[in-house]
Amino acid sequence: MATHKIAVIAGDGIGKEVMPEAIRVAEAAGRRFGFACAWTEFPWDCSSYDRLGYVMPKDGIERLSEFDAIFLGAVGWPGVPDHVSLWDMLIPIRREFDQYANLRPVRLLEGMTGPLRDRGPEDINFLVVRENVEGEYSSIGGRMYEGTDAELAVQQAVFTRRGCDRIMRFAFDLARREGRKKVTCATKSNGIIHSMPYWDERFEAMAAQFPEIGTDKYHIDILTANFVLHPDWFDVVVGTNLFGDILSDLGPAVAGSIGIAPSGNINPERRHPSMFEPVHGSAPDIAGKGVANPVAQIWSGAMMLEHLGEAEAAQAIVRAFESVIRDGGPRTRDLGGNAGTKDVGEAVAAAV
Ligand code: GGG
Repeated sequence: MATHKIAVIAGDGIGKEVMPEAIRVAEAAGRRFGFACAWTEFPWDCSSYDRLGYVMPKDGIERLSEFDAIFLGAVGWPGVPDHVSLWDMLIPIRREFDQYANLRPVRLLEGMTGPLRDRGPEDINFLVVRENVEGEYSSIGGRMYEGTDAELAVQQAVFTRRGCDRIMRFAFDLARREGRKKVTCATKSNGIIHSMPYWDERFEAMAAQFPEIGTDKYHIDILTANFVLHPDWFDVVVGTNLFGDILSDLGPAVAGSIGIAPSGNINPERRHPSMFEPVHGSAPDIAGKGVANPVAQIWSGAMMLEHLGEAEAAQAIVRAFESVIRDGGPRTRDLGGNAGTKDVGEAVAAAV
C-alpha cells in the first residue's frame, strides 16, 4: 500500500478549522482506494512570530523538503503585518521549491446560487494559471530618505524569459491535457510598456507551438469586467503573479463563494514538493466560530492526491462534495446554509 508523506501547516485562523475536515476526507478516500497518508503537523503560524520572532524556523525549507507534498491552510493574523507573515513562510516555500505554477480552478457547482443572474454551472468553469515566483512579487527594491519629504519607495517587478516561457507552456499544456479550447492572456501592455509587451510576446511565441488551442488577450481592466459579464468566455486564463492572484479571488466570487476555491502551487518537474492550499486566507472575522466552509481545503486536498498519483481518489472527493452541495447536504453560511465546518467535512467524508 502506498503511503504519501504529507507536511501539514494549518497556519492561522480558519486554516486550523478547515484542515482537520480535509484530512478527514482524504483519510476516507485512502480507506476506499487503498493508500495511506502520513501526516506530519508543523505548528507554524503568526503566534510563533509573536513568541519567537519568525513564522517558519530557519531550517523550515530543509525539513519540508523530505515530504511528498505540503498541505497548507491559511496565513495571516492581525498584529503581524501581512507582508511579514507572507514573506516569512508562504512566499519562501513557493520560491525555494520552485512552485512556479499556481493552478486555481473556478467552477460554479450545481446547487450553488452565484451572484450572477441567469448563469449556471455550464457558464462558469475555467482554470486560472498564476505565475507564482516572479513578476510583481519581488524582493527587489527599497526605501530612501525615510521620514523626510523626499521619502520614496521603489518596487521592481521581474519578468524573465525562463519564467514567462515556463508558465505559458504550463497553461497551454494544461489546456491540451484537459481538452480546453482556449488560453486567455491577462495583460496590461497598453500602460506597462516594458514588462507587459514582453509577457504578451512570450505568450504569442508559446501559442505558436500549440496551433490547435485558440487564444485571446485582454487588458486586466476589461478582463475583470468580462469575468463578471461573460464568464462563459474563459477556459484557461494565464496571468502574472499579481493579476493571477486578483483574478483567482474574483473568479470564485463570481461563481458564488471563495469558500470553495482550491489551489495548487506546483513544481511541474517534481524536483521539489508541491503545496496545496485554499485560495482564501485566515478570515479573522469568522475564525474560532466553526462556521468556515471546508470545501476549498477539501478540494485542495483532492488536487494534492491527484498530484500524488491518486486520480481515482481525487475524482471521488470532487464527486463527494459536488453531491453534498447539489443534493441538499449541509452547507455553510457563505452558501446560504447554517451548517458548521465539521458537519460539511463529515458529510463529504461519508459521501466518499
Ligand atoms: N490559503 C492561503 C492564504 O492564506 N493566502 C493568503 C494570502 O494573502 N495569499 C497571498 C498569495 O497567495 O500570494
